[in-house]
Amino acid sequence: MDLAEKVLQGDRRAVARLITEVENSGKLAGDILKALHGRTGHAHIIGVTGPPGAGKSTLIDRLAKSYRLLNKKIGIIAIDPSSPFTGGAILGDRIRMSDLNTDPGVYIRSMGTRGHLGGLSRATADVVKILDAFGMDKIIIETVGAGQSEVEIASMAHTTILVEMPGLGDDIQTIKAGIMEIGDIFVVNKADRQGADRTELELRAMLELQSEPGLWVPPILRTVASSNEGITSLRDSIEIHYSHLTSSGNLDKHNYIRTKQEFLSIMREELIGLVIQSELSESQLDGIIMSILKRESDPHTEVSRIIQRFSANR
Ligand SMILES: Nc1nc2c(ncn2[C@@H]2O[C@H](COP(=O)(O)OP(=O)(O)OP(=O)(O)O)[C@@H](O)[C@H]2O)c(=O)[nH]1
Ligand SMILES: [Mg+2]
Repeated sequence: MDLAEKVLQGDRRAVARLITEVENSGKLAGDILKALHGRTGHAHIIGVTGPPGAGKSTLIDRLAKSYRLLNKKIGIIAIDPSSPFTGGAILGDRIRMSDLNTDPGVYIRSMGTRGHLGGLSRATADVVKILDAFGMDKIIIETVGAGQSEVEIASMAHTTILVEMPGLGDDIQTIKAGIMEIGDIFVVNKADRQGADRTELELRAMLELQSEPGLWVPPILRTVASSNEGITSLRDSIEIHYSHLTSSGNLDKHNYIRTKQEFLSIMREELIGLVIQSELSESQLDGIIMSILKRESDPHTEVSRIIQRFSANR
């Protein structure tokens, strides 16, 4: 039995192996993903993002348990940002999901931001696909809302939850306007701490600035993840958002956009690979870069030349 079949039959070790293939951008991974595609499209993808230490992992842990009470199968992908200063994953295994680890209805994977040839968002999209084919009903992705690839990953989700906490500063500088727009549900976690009122008010003010009539109005919820408060309401809100997405036709739109992005990104990668392989040796590339640097040529001219040669050789 091949790896794809094993994944479809619920073999967890096959899932782990396949994800490792994907992370290494192996040729095998592409072939297996082909075989899995027909069995995807079932999962509800939920993004959880917010500043470091806001309680995202704790919240996801509780949310996953809450979904387990409804017998939903849960995939969790934690993106560990690795700092250029520390040179490694800072978060490591801080994810607090130890007792979920032994639940056969839960699959947890953490991914470092380093070493993905095709980029972290590509790799994450593939892992989502694998967990979807594996039969997970909800796939929760944790990111720290910071860099470009994190925002890209967050936009992969059908439902995006932005997590804040009280007392991060005088105002909500941590959530930037750009990322506010992708929030479908706002959570003030650590509501047991002082300043939750103020954080909520500030969020409300920012949301009113950008709300448009007729559209989904993002709710603001309070939670105390560490003591499991507000988790059922959060789960309910997520489900209401998903129904709204479905009934408004926005789910189809979202899936269309995502599929188009995926298609174009694979196309880009493959085409570049093909052209480079047939037209550009390492030393040729070096020569071109040097001539551009010396201002004897420019990048546009060089790219056109290569594409012309590539087309002529077909
Ligand atoms: N007081 C309080 N502490 C909490 C709450 N939720 C989480 N914590 C604590 O906050 C700390 C950080 O929680 P995490 O869940 O690791 O936060 P995170 O957002 O995943 O952190 P990073 O992944 O490092 O960005 C832990 O010590 C938690 O126990 C809460 O509602 N109230
Ligand atoms: Mg975390």
